[in-house]
Amino acid sequence: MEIHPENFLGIGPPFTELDRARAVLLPVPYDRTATYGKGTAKGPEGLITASCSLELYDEELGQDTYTLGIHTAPPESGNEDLPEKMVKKVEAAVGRYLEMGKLVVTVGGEHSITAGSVAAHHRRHPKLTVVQLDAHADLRDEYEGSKNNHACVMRRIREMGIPTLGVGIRSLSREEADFLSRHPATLISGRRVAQGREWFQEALSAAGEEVYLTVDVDYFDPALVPGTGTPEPGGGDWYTTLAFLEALSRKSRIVGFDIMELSPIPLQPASDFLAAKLLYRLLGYTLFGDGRDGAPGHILR
Ligand SMILES: [Mn+2]
Repeated sequence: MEIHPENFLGIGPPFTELDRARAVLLPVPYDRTATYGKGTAKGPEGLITASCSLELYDEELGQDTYTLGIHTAPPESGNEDLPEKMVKKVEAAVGRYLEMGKLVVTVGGEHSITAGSVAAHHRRHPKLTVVQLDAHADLRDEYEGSKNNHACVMRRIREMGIPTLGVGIRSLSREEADFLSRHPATLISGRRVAQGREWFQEALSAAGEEVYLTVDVDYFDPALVPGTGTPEPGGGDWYTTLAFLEALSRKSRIVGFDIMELSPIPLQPASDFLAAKLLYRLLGYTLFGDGRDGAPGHILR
């Protein structure tokens, strides 16, 4: 098959045609408010490039998920936009694809992008819960003069009246700790995530029927994902995380998701590959739903 390097997985028509695609991947190359390392604006490109080397066959699900159609949209916004404008543009773009009945997957870029995507989903799914995989709480009211800084995204989401569940959190400011004592939410610490699976039940029961999932890749142990703007020691491993996300996709309906804060490191592509494979696996979990029990695969044990 001919490689189309601009598209997720390198696929081309008919699997990329917007009309028939079940999913739309929306790249947002934006890192204007990043505090420590810039570079997440290159995340979408790094993820898409790595994805072109993935197998199209999902060895865990036994499915050729791409045959359901994945349209890679043109990039939305960029560092020329102020954060407020970027969030509005993302909300409008995500809303347009939701209107067309697509599953929308937003790829960043810094975590502030998520506010726009969540707002668009929340309008159509007013009861949704936001499940956040992240090292950081992201609950600051403002940071470096902006309410749309990436360190504030979950605070903005809480202000929309949306219940949230945080997983893998292991970095918190005094201000965030005080906010949480006044406005509690279920938070599963990075330490618990690293120690096993006893937290699955508690986390799953905090997720509602409909879930928007936001993955900040710094959720993962930085030994696994060094390519991110603000790495924190500790955090999630690959198989525990997949087991949780599969359980989440069975318990709740994932109505949309995003993968944020990937900052590719030249000549060290492991982070890009993890992000790309996670995205593809999540598409499978989400699009096949309960039907995957009857999947033809499961060759690997
Ligand atoms: Mn983070």
